[in-house]
Amino acid sequence: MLDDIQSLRDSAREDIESASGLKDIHDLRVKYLGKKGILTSYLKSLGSIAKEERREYGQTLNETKGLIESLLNGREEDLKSSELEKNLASESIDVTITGRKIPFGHLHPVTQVLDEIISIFISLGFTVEDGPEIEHDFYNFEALNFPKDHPARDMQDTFFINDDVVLRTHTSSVQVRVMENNSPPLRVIVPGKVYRCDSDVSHIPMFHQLEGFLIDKNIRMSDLKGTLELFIHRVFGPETSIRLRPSFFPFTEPSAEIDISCVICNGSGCNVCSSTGWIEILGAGMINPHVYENAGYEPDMYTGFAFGLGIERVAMLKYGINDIRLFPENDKRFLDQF
Ligand code: FA5
Repeated sequence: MLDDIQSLRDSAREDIESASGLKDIHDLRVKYLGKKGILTSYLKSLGSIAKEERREYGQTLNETKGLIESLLNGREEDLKSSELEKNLASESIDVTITGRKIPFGHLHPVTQVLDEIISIFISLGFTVEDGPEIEHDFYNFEALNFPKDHPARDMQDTFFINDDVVLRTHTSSVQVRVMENNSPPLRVIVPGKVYRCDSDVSHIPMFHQLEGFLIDKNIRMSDLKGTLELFIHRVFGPETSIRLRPSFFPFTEPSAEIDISCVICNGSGCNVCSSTGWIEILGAGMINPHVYENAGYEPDMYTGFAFGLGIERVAMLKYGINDIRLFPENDKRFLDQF
């Protein structure tokens, strides 16, 4: 009988040593130690053993149980650690490999130019004001001396929301709003989006303007010219010349278009400046006394100037871009160049 137990130990040892995975260990545990396992059946048969042999036999069975358990546990540990090593090797990370570069975004070129222009005027003591993009006809036209049915309204292709409400066509709409709530001296810029029913290589339906106005006593056209010259020199360089060409806006009198010497050909003539050597950059003038009246000011008390420029136009000249529609398209290949 003890021989049987010896051969049980040998076969258990052999089985356990040849186990190749944790599943095998589980199955062997069931085979030898489980409820219906081989060793368990030996233990169950203890009662039928002669009394004088039972003690020694029982002890041998318990030792065998302990041996099989420890063989199973040892093999299980070995298999677990070799499995772990195998996993570690297959999932290893090479920490020396360089990382993948995450591309950084940057401000849109129009925003960059707008920020640069705003900071120039802030350095000259101007404050920044804001106004609604959906605007009353009054602030966009009427208060600026465009009476209803005045032909000057044809100058701008307007998106009408209804008879009295429009998408603002220019940032000049904020002039009277600011005047109504503040008394001179005023030195204000208004950057923002404006809308016109317009689209070609130099026009888009939504674009950015920056309005500027200064109101005080004894402000003259020369103050306007000096301010704009300084601004143009900071944006395009001190070699850039400006000239004032007579023009018409209902809300300024006198009015002027401001041209700068062509930044592409330095004034010698090219296709950007239509061989004239000059490029129109903004509209300006001395604020019309009717505007002061509409804002509730004493018209004879103050004088001031106003100007309005298209930001995309400035960005096109600064970066040599020949189609304004590239700005709202937001093609990454275009934007990445700035
Ligand atoms: C005005 O809008 C006046 N409010 C400017 C002004 C302000 C005059 C204060 C006097 C005193 P104008 O319509 O010319 O003016 O537009 C000004 C600039 O906006 C133009 O020089 C041009 O650069 C830009 N602009 C006009 N229409 C478009 C458009 N559809 N797309 C892109 N830029 C435009």
